[in-house]
Amino acid sequence: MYAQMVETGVKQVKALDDMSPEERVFQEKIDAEIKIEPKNWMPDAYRKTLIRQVSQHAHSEIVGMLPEGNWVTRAPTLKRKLQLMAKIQDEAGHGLYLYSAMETLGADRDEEVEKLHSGRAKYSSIFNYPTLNWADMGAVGWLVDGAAIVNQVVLQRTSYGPYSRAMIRICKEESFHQRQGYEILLTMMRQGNDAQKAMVQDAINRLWWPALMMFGPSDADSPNSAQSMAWKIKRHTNDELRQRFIDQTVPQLEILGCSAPDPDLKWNAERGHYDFGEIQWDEFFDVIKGNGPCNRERLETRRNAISDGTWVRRAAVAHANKKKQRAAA
Ligand code: BYC
Repeated sequence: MYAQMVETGVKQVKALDDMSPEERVFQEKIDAEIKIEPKNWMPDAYRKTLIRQVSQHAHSEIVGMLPEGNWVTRAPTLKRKLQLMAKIQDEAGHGLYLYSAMETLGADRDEEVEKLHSGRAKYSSIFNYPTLNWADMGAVGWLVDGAAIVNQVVLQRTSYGPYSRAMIRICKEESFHQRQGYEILLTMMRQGNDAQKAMVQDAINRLWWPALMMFGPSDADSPNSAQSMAWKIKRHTNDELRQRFIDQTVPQLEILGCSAPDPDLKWNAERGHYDFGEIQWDEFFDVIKGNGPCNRERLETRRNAISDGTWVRRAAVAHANKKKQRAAA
């Protein structure tokens, strides 16, 4: 397995023979499926890669609240509003677990959040697309959380202990999110009028390809995959997970009675998988460079949230200090 990893990917991975004794012990631990914990020795590059991935993941959860927050006041019923609010609160919680996991690696939360706000840190490309109608809330839950689960279920076995444990809880909540999204769409398709059914198809048409892009560039263009796979930070490649998502999602699409905006999507009995069309990678790279339809709006909303909340944080610190002084007196 390790030898095979050395051969694959865009970047070469160090062979065991080229490693320092510490690196070799570390790699052997990884190969034996022993989790790496915060106080264990780890190569600087392993720490750096994890801080990059876990901080991006945390930012994605927090920015991911914004397209949905847009619909809280317009959810069609009280039940839908409560479900949506619960989902958004879960995402805030996921962000907090992930920022905490990131801090165990020695990263500073304020510094990482500042990188997000200044446009220097990435977050998932999907959240730079607008949510234009109520069916988008269903499609986000079904497709976006559905893609997130496929990626995150395997991250429960990631090699870094705190990240892996955070993922276990996150996955449980994500599966509720996915089901609530699918149920919104099923209700619209089974009980809705023609205009509501058309809204579902429209939401799928707009979010299908961006959901496939969530898995990252194709393996041949993924600079981080080979090393992350060797360190078992990633357990499957971007393309493997994208294919798994498509295979499990197409039957659900058929139950809905909808179609994907991909004329090349068809079952390939020989491969035992669905074939699918070419992803527009120019669009993906444009979005992750900051030029998607909503990148600027999302970052501005985050920056405003921080500055509008300054007085609340100051008041909370002042209150906590007062309490401490009283307790000490
Ligand atoms: N969007 O070498 P690669 C959620 C970047 S949110 C933006 O393959 P890697 C949810 C990548 O960072 C889901 N950027 O990278 C929340 C790298 O750039 P840098 C979030 C992307 O890290 C609320 C470059 O492209 N999930 O669940 O090996 C509501 C080259 O890529 C994207 C996670 O974050 C993208 N889609 O693999 C609902 C999961 N793809 O850093 C749902 C954890 C790639 O070198 N993360 N890039 O400048 C991962 O599993 C991996 O980081 C990825 C990318 C598979 C995303």
